[in-house]
Parts: sequence; structure tokens; C-alpha cells
Amino acid sequence: MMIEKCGSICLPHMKLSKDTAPTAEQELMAGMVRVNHLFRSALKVAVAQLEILDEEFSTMYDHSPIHHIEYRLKTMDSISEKLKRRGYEVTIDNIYAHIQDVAGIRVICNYLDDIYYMRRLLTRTDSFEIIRETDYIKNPKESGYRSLHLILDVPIMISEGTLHLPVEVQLRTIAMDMWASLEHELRYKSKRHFSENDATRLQLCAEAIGEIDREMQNIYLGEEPEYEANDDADGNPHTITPTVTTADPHFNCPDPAMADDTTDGKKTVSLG
Ligand code: 0O2
Repeated sequence: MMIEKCGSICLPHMKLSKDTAPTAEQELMAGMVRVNHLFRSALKVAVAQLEILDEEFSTMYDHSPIHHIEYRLKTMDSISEKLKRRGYEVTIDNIYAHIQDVAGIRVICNYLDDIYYMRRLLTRTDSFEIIRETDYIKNPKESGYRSLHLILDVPIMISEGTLHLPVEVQLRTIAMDMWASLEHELRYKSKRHFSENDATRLQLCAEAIGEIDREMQNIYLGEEPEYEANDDADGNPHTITPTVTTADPHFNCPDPAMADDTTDGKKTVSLG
């Protein structure tokens, strides 16, 4: 399932006078049309590749790592707001220099391992290089947020030649996606007051979801549970006891490259 969340803008829709020199504002608007077009193109290329993989798994194999894909172009208002929030002037150069999530894709995976499997598939050829990687699964954000964020370098072919643009890919499980979407709704969209207590409860929900993700993975792989139900001292069969203690309490990473990752989970690969 594909969900595109944003429409396009184009030059003919803008009232640019042919007789007078364009104002700075008109130049900015024309530049933004180009930004929109170029990042839309990069988004299409990356999404097309993901669709190809998704189709291959659905038609050729029993299991597809992809549950569904969503994608969006950041709105110009949102780009301007982010630049200002970071202390930059709203210029076309600053968009290219400082905003790496103009084009964004969310890949919702079935199981934890699928996330790292998709990462390997996306980056094992020369097509897409990882510019920046932040692993919020190994190192969740303070809010409890979990996802693997990749900024990919995506080449597009335009009339002037090949252009390389960043595309943000957020990889997460269905459960992580449920949490992120409801947390966002509660924190920013809901009219009710968002309290410190709400934040703490959401952190606990995120931890519980992390455990559920690991257990679902173990069930799928036919592995022993990390927890087992025991009778408690009074004979009530509700106590949950850990059966496995791993060095990494968050996730047993299947990718050797990831296992060698930096301790804070943030890996930056220079474009050179
Ligand atoms: P949208 O509409 O999803 O694009 P920034 O924090 O944006 O200044 P950076 O490096 O992009 O800088 O931040 P980060 O945290 O690595 O990634 C930002 C995106 O991750 C957000 O996008 C969200 O999609 C997601 N995200 C990060 N933290 C949380 C969180 O605590 N809760 C939820 N629900 N999502 C989170 P945008 O830009 O906010 O919006």
C-alpha cells in the first residue's frame, strides 16, 4: 500500500512577471519549485526500488519483510520552519545544505530482523549509499521512539546529467509504527493537555512494545521465549520470568556490520 501525503507545485502556477526582474521572493519560489521537482524525482526512484523488492517477495517467496510503505515530500512550510528552528535563513542553498528529509519514506516491516535485512538489501549494491544512519532501535530516543533512520544518497538522471540527493528512509516494525503514530497524535495533535505522566506512560508502552517485537520475532523463528509464565507463590499463573539474558537488552542484531556499530548507535559514513 502506498500513501502519498503531498501534492506538487509547478512554475506555471506562480505569478512571475515576464517584464520585470524577479524579486527575491519570486526567485525563492522558483527555486522551491525546482527543489520540489528534484526531491520528488529522488523519492520516485527510491520508492520504485522498494516496490520492486516488495513485489519480488510477494510473488516469489513465502515471507515478505515489508508490511507496507508510506512516503511524503516535506511541505515548503515545514522546510522553512525546520530551517528557522535550526537558525538558518530560508534559502535554496540552505535547503540543500541542511535539510536531509525533504523526501521521506517509511518502510513498515513485519519483524525486527526484517528491518536490518531491508537495510542490507537497500545498501548492498552501489545504487544507494548511506550518508547517515541513526539507530533508534538500539538506542531509543528519550520519548521511547524506536526506528532505524537511514539517509540514502539517491542518484537521479535529469537533463543536465546525474544528480545525487538525500532521501530519508525510516524503517520500523508495525508495533513501533503504531506507537509513533499514536504518540505523535497524543503529544501534538490532541486537544487534551499532554502531561509529564503521559510521557512516562508512553515510555513504558514503548518498552513493552519492544519486548513484544522481540517475542513475535522469536515465535516466528521458532526460538525459545525470553519470558515464561510461572505460577507465583500463591499458585497464580501470571508471573513472567526472563529466561534469557543477552548483552544487548534491546535487540540481538543479525547483521555483522551492525554488530560492529559505534557504541551510541549513530554511524556516519562520509560521502567522500
Ligand atoms: P515528519 O513529518 O515525520 O517528517 P529534527 O528533530 O527533525 O530537527 P532530525 O535529525 O531529522 O532533526 O531528527 P530525527 O529525530 O532523527 O528524525 C526526525 C523524524 O523522526 C521525525 O520527523 C519523526 O518522523 C520521527 N521522530 C523522531 N522522534 C520522534 C518521537 O519522539 N516521536 C515520534 N512519533 N516520531 C519521532 P518530523 O520532522 O518530526 O516530521
